[in-house]
Amino acid sequence: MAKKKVLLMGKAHSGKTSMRSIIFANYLARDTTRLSPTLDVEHHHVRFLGDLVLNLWDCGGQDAFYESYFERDRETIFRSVELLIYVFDIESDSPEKDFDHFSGVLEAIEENSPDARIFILVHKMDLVSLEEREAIFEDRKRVIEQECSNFGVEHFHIFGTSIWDETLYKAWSEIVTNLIPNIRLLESHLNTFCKVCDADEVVLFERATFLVISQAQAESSGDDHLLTGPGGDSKEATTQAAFASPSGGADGVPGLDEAAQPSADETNDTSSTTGLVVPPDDLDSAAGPSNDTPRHAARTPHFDAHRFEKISNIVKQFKLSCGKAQAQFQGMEVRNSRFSAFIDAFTANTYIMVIVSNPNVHTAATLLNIQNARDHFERFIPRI
Ligand SMILES: Nc1nc2c(ncn2[C@@H]2O[C@H](COP(=O)(O)OP(=O)(O)OP(=O)(O)O)[C@@H](O)[C@H]2O)c(=O)[nH]1
Ligand SMILES: [Mg+2]
Repeated sequence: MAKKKVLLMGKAHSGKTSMRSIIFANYLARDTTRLSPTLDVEHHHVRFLGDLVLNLWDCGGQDAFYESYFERDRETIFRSVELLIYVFDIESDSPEKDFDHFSGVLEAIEENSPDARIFILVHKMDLVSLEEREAIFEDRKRVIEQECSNFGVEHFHIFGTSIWDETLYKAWSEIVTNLIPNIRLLESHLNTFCKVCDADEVVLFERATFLVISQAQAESSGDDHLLTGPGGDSKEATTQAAFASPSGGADGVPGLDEAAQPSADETNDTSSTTGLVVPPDDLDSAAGPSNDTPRHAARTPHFDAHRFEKISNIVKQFKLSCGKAQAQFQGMEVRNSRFSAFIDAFTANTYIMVIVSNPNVHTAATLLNIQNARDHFERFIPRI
């Protein structure tokens, strides 16, 4: 089990405890108005992906506490830090003082934990009007970058966040994925799975927090947009090709390990635009294509760069509502004329979402592929 010390710092009332409670303690945004100021340091151990324990130090932001953080407790606070998350309140009435604290924190971190990764959140962005939001954020970002450079801090990430929208999920997803080893390996397996399912997108969410930990997208070939839509002349056989065999694999792992192998001819058919042709080296083996070159609908274009985090936010709230009604959220399927979206409990510590716009890929094929991929992915989702 790996424990990682995470320091959460920033001025009083900037929103530190609010974001921690929403991400890790199942609060809704509106519940945070009832939070009291944090006195001194609150320690919380939160589990992520099963075995990764984040040791969160939520440091109360009142001036009196900073005196002891910087003097008496300096080493205790700033030693062995893996992640520093510093929160600025965009509506602060004393920005100069915020920067006094910030520079003190940078100095103490450089001295005690020079390898700590640093994330800076410019928070409560919802309080800035939409028209001005980007300009004000960029302006604040410049000042922060200048301050970091004054202290020789070169590697850091800055996010604009709010508890009232998906930006909070976006920032925290990036923060925690930084702590996951072998994330590239997981991504490459997810890419292959996306191809096998002929999915447009596949996203992995951490089970407890619903933070996005990995995602894969189909490469969109120009041809996609020329292909047939629903009701086109695609062949039924293409759907069958997406199935992974439900029979047991060589090592007892059904599905991906023991899926229908493409014939030599089929394997060479790299001109297919459907993603069903799976190179034999990808995965241990995978579902192969039919003899017919399949055709499918245009991939649904991406309307929104923040869609995954919005989904995190919405589905997590729905999951919490299910809990309140004494029901347990298992998954959901949403379908319209352009695509089907499947969200399902996946491995012990994740949920998966698969988006499919190809009307010839039957629901059963996608569900079976998800089911058959579970054991395979259990091996690649790190247990830390
Ligand atoms: N508008 C807005 N309000 C927020 C946001 N995040 C938190 N708040 C509010 O800010 C107030 C203070 O939040 P806390 O989380 O207690 O602040 P804190 O940084 O932990 O404060 P200390 O514990 O005193 O250091 C609460 O009323 C929250 O509802 C945000 O993104 N937007
Ligand atoms: Mg607090």
